[in-house]
Amino acid sequence: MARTTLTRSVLAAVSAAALFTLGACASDAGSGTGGGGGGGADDGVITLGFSQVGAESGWRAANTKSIQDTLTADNGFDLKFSDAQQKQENQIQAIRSYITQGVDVIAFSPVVETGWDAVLQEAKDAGIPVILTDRAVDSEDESLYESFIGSDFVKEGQMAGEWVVDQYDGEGYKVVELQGTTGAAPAIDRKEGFESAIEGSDLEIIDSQTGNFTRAEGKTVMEGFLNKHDDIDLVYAHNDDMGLGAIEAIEAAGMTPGEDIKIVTVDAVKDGMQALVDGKINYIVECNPLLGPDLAEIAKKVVAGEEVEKRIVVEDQAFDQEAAKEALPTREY
Ligand code: GZL
Ligand code: ZN
Repeated sequence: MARTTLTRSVLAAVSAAALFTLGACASDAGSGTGGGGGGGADDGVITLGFSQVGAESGWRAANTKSIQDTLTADNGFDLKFSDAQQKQENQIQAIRSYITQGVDVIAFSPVVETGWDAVLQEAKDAGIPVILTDRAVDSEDESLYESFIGSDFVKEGQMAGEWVVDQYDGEGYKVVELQGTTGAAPAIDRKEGFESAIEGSDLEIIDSQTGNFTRAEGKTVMEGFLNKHDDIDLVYAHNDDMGLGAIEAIEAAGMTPGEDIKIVTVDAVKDGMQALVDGKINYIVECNPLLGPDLAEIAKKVVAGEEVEKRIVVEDQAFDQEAAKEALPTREY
């Protein structure tokens, strides 16, 4: 009970401060980073428009849940949420509709890195601040967004590669790679990180193709790899879901995943961690999807006109089979 009262009184204070701040920034028009079109929480409620990539993976479902569970009315938000089915044009359309509606803040996870400058400039011209979550954009102009909250995907790729070198260097391993969505920051960076980590080892990536972060496409691409190569030792999949698809393809080919062909993935969602406990996956680098609380905190600061860090890096850990057995019972996602 005490917490709720505290939250409300903090909220009252915040919205009063927001009103005061807004009053100030409204007088010096064009500050550009004010509360934005919707009067910026003038009613003590922050109207936030969120454009989500899609519903392509277990990670995405956990990320969506975290955002929807945190940006609630009780927490001072009116959340408008859209699912872009992994299409950039749908995200751009959603952002434009939020601008038209005059929301207080826009937040989104960009499906790919490029092609955002125009619509982000439109949001800036409308005085609506933008927050990036999960994935990055390649915009040179950092004034187009207030903050980017997400993991360091290059580091995730390096962590996966370092473990593989540590375990298997010297055995002439042939590796196939299931890439994430073409052009997406996690796909570009996880590839870069893994390649940098295996440099100088005798591991060789003999094939690499996108499975678009989905289980179905991961399975199809792995079937293709198995038809093309008879010497695959290890699969590096940019997310658990594609790794789980690869397991199905490897088993259908009469081989034992985790033994005949090792599998290393990124995310550490429940289904992936279960496969790790079962020995079908050998190592998973976590990518924490629970970005709701950080987004809520940054949005409140932005609307209150407070300074926010441009880049908030979410810390990740990694799991081998022993660690997964320990962690699985209490995993939130
Ligand atoms: C990573 C996120 C990726 C996940 C995938 O932060 O963008 O997208 O690794 C998801 O599971 O589809
Ligand atoms: Zn408002």
